Amino acid sequence: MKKNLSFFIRNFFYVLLLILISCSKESIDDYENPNDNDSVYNLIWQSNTSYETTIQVGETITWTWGGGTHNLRSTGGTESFDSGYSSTYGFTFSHTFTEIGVTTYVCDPHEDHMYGTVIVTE
Ligand SMILES: [Cu+2]
Repeated sequence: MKKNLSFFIRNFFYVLLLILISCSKESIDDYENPNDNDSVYNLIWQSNTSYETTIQVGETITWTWGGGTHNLRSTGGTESFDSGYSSTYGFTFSHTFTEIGVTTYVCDPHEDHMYGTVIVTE
């Protein structure tokens, strides 16, 4: 009986550990999911946000600032834009993509964890 109880407890913790691992993995997946936002047209722009967004020509993307000081500047590809810097929570920057192609962008102070690619299709 005592043996059964310790067997149960060990398995209970083993299952608990598995649940914790799967939960944290899911969080990491969400975190890295480039479309983890309201929509492809409305993206949150704050630390640790990176996106690969596919839209159709003529569509507009709006980025909304979270906390911190950020800019949003194109670094290559078809279109160029530069939001300038803002530290205002809720600040928005929009760009309408009028040409088919691919454009990359970054936040200059956080280029290692705030960046994106917009793919504009016909
Ligand atoms: Cu930034």
